[in-house]
Amino acid sequence: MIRSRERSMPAISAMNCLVTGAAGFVGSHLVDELLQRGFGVVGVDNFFSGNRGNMSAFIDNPGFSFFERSIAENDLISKIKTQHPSLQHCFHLAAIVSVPYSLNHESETLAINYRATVALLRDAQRLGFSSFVFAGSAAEYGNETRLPIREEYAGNQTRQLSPYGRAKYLASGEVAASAIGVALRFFNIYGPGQDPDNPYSGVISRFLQMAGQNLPLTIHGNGRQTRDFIHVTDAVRAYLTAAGLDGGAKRPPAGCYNIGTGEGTSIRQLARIIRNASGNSQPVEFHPARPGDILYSRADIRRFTAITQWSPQVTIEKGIAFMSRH
Ligand code: UD2
Repeated sequence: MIRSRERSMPAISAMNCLVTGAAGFVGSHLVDELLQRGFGVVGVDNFFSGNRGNMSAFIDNPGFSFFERSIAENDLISKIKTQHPSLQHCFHLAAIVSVPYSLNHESETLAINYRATVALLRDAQRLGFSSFVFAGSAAEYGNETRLPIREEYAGNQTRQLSPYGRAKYLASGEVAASAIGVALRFFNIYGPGQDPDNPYSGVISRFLQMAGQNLPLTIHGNGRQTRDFIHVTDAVRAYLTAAGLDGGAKRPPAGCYNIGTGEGTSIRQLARIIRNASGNSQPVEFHPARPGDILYSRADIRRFTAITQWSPQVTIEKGIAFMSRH
């Protein structure tokens, strides 16, 4: 696992990777892995939802340079590239990440998650970047009932459930249509460093926090709803693969790709796995279903796995066992 692994640091190459959202949960894992593999990284974040603490493992690394900026700033990449001319890969993760926030801030969400993304993409293309990898989302599929969910199920007729989902869908389309763009539609990413105190940060971090305090796990609804939980280290390898930076793994052509495990885990199963791993002895508590929740979600990941050598490595049991020990 990324944060506990001790490896000798390879020589740092020139700063060739730009990561927006570097102070976020996934972005900080991505920066960490790029640095461990010897890539120089320029990080951008405005701390809207990310935080400095997430960057503590690498903030002093000589291979890392940080810009506290908004991605909505005009010509952001051009300005950064004057200081770091060797940049050639952009990983664009910065976004308004809260679905409920997006419901109350529709125009801001479209400006940041859609229009600023397109502006960054155009900037990267004009400046000769070789790849632009975008953090898309399963939210682009709205309330899709055909399982497993295939990339072509999201179309202009799809009704996303939030401005967050709509903006991600629109941005993914532009990214995928560009020569250098890969949009990765992530299902439910989990792993160390996800903030459990944020009510929107995902059921796994919340359950682990409750289990750690020997509190009952709270299941919304009957617990038979399913999600495709993907460990952050698998998500990070998908980013590297998408940019052609994962050793021998084949780089995919421009397009949209689902990233998940292809497996659905019910919230009941999840509660059982977490109670077993943590020794939590409290019976689970059932609460009313969360309004607007989708029932079932599971990715068809064959488009990405058929082209690249990427495949998910961390089972939900393994991922949880590791997190409950740390
Ligand atoms: C939400 C967000 C998504 C992303 C994700 C974080 C929406 C529509 N989507 O999706 O954008 O931020 O979270 O991974 O808001 N649950 C419980 N007990 C709890 C917490 C959650 O039973 O204490 C249930 C919840 O009702 C849902 C399932 O667990 O059915 C998964 O919830 P989640 O918030 O982790 O993820 P998801 O896919 O609903």
